[in-house]
Amino acid sequence: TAPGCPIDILSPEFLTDPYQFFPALRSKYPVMADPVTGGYFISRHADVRAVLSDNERFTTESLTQRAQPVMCGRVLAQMTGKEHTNKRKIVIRGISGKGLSDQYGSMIRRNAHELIEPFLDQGRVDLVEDFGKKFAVYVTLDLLDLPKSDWEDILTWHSGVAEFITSLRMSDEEREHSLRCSQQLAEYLTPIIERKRRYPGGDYMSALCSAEVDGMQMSTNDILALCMNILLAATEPADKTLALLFHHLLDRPDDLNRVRADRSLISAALAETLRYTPPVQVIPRKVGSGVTDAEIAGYPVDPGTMVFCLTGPANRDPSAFTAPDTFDIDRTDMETARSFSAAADHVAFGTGMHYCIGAAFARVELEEVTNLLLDLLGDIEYEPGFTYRETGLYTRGPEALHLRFT
Ligand code: 2IO
Repeated sequence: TAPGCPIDILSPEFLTDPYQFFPALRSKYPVMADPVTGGYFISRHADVRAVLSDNERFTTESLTQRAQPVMCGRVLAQMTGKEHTNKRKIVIRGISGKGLSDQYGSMIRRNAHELIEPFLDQGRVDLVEDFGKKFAVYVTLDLLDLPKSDWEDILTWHSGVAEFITSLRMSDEEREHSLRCSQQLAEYLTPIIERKRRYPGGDYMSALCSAEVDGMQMSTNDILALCMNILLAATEPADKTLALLFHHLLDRPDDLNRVRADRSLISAALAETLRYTPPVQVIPRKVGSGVTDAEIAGYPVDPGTMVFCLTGPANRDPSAFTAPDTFDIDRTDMETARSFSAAADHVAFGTGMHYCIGAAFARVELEEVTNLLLDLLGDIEYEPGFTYRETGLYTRGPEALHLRFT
């Protein structure tokens, strides 16, 4: 059987700097058993890809416990077969395809501009607390045609829901808090969904609300679950990715200058950010209950066990990328054009049938906001004395990013 847990993923050391443990995880403990949950952590690029590609053996059933209680129903990642194909098609319509930047570019820029404006005179901003979090919510709200005035409540409820999904261990109080947040978000969204079903507008959420599956409208509850799914998935990783991108560029002034002078490099810098520091570090799977022949890297894994795919170490696997611990926007072993599609070399968006449905939208959102910030902020540097810290085990990003600019 696979070795026990010589590296404590839930330790404060791992939370502070998980990257230092990646080489040992991959080389010594590629399938590491967690004695507490009975699950496995896997870290090699090939193994993560193999698990995520084999949805027959490695199912998303665990989301019944890990997500459904706070999502008010089943999310896309849980679905299989016809239901999955149909609903994925409905959700992806409007957030993919060629015209995305024409469709959403001005909305994204407007939000970014409005939110950075108050800081332009001050010459300083915390890109996470002052800007990023609010920006991520604003863009999601506009995408779903929800009123911005409620953004603070929505961010609070969203955070409670996200904590439930992204915690590997939770106290009873924390669970209760998340469930209350979920209920409040549901109570907020339900009347809006009902209104949009009756009087659909031209917006994305109206299209969702009136979409038909096999000639039948979805129930309010099915729509609610999809909206919660989109709200969470669009908001939670967006500000983290933005802050991670700026962190990498600020650490490498040459790269920052090159990207500022040649904006076509933003895509490569963004793709490399997703590889180097994926904002979603864990993708859970569960060995199907009737599956007796599942194995990972030669270790047999029992039916019903959890498998936590670690995107961080997989994305730095030397058998997949050369000089994997170097942030390199000129990388030739990763094709930028592919990096936001299911053919991506990195696994930040997963792979296989549940490959991130929002990858193309995320690309447009982050390219637009990066472009605008580079225009408006001019010369950027860290606030003197600023100490960089990341937080989060499941979704991970900078705690703060205090910038000074002229
Ligand atoms: C919402 C971790 C924010 C998703 C999830 C239960 C399903 C799925 C993900 C991403 C990002 C979240 N999982 N988005 O990892 O929809």
